[in-house]
Amino acid sequence: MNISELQKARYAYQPKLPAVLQKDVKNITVALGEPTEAVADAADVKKLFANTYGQPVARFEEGTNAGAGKKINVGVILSGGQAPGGHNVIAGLYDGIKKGNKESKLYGFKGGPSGIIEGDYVEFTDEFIDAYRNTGGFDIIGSGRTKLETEEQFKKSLAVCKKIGVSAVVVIGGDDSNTNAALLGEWFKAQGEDIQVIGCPKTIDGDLKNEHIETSFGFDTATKTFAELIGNIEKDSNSAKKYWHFIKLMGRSASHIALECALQTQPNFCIISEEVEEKKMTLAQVVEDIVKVIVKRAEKGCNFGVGLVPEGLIEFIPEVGALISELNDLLAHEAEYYATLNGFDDQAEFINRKLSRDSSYVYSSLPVEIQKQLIMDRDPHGNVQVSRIETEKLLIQMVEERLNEMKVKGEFKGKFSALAHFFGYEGRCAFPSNFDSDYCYTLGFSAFLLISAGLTGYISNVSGLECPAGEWKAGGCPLTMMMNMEQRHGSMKPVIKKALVELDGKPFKAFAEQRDVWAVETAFTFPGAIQYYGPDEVCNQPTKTLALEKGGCCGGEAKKGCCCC
Ligand code: FBP
Repeated sequence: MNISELQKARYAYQPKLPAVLQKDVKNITVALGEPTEAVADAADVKKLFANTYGQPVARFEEGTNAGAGKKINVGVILSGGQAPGGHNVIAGLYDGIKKGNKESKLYGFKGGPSGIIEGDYVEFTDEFIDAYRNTGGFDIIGSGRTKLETEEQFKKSLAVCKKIGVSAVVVIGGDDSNTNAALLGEWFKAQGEDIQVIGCPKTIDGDLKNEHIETSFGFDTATKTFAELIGNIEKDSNSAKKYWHFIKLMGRSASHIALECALQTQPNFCIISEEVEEKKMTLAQVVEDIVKVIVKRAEKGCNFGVGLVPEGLIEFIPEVGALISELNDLLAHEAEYYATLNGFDDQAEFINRKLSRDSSYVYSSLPVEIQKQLIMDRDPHGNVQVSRIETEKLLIQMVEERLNEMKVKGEFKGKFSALAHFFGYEGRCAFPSNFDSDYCYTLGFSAFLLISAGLTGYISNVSGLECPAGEWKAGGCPLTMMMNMEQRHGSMKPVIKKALVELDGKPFKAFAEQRDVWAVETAFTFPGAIQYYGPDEVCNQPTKTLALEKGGCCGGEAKKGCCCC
């Protein structure tokens, strides 16, 4: 295999661990807090998780760990979309397991959750793991989006675990995948099987967070990668002065990625889906807001600019959100008949007949390409695949139409020439930043410690992330405390509640305070590429979202290398 010089250098990078995890694993114990409650719909969640509901939060501290030296076999799954740092979670888990007992084994289930069902796995060795340390991608074992939820899938998983003597499974995934982890852990317990299940918070979307999980891994690297690209486009736009760039950014639901990138690059506009929903804006109003920015800049002679569009926007526009929710139910309930329809015309006719009057009106008013994209297959969790809906192109088209109308009336005298971009896959497998390398390694190492403490139905968590890694605190939080009931595939299911952008949160407020200036001025900033070697201020800073949410690490004293000053 050909290896780049950076890859060689990254192999040698030693991820930083919190002080408490630097001790001998036999001297790290778990302190348990008070029982916990689900974030909402507690009674329903409790009923469905009779064996794992309400467990206490766990925190690592110095003390005897009697379970650490036990010989164990652990299986690990990478689930859902790729996120930088996944390999380091596995490396941290592997190192923890081997520190506990050299005879213990780590197996990787291949291709996502389907690997545990089908018994497709590989055993990790030192040499194998070393070839993936501090690298991006999930190619070590691959990933997948199979939803683990049926009795049959659980039985097959159990048989595979028994065959290879696996007594603990670690699921590295986002909200849906960790919901799978919780279901599997509960099912094992209900069967009286001694197989633990531990989750790890992954997703570039940044929407798997709460008071215990400060950020999901991958968000740091992915947003820094996108911000670099946006900064480059801003430079190009300000050099040529002839294009408007509409950049759609991944983030299936929440707008954390778009918001973080806006804070890093100061574009002329950035739509935040959560605000659109809160203000109950129509698609036409979203377009009108963009048009205002373009007209104002044109009046200053600036017929160019950059705007950010979150991938999930379309679902947050109330009228389109209602349409998508009706479509989801319709496609789930009428799947059999729908499958017999031939071609888009028949499908559209059927859909329009079945939709409510309002939704049918909204559906038919959308361009045909978008209509087709809205009825494409749902993912295995019942979500519409927003990455395949070309919202950025839809907005360009609508903005153009509106500006043409204004031109005729003499209300717009500028020029509008727009280019569409979509950044998502570009950032999901980047070399993890130092932050993600350290964070992921700590998450994996902590997953081993949770296993050694005999816990199940937990997600590995690390806090104090705005501080240097040595000061981080690590532990686990019960998966059921993050759950509520939501409509999926036409029925109510227990799922981990997504963390959306909070409009009264510090990151949004920081953006809202400055966006009117960014709209008119050319206030672009250029973050440049992620740096792995060099001064702390350049290489070891968390995202602006994290720094703002945590209020910085220096308490206002502006320490050298501080993330917030
Ligand atoms: P996860 O929630 O699984 O981490 O995936 C996030 C994501 O990258 C979204 O931002 C995007 O909409 C989606 O995955 C794309 O999925 P796919 O890789 O299946 O095209």
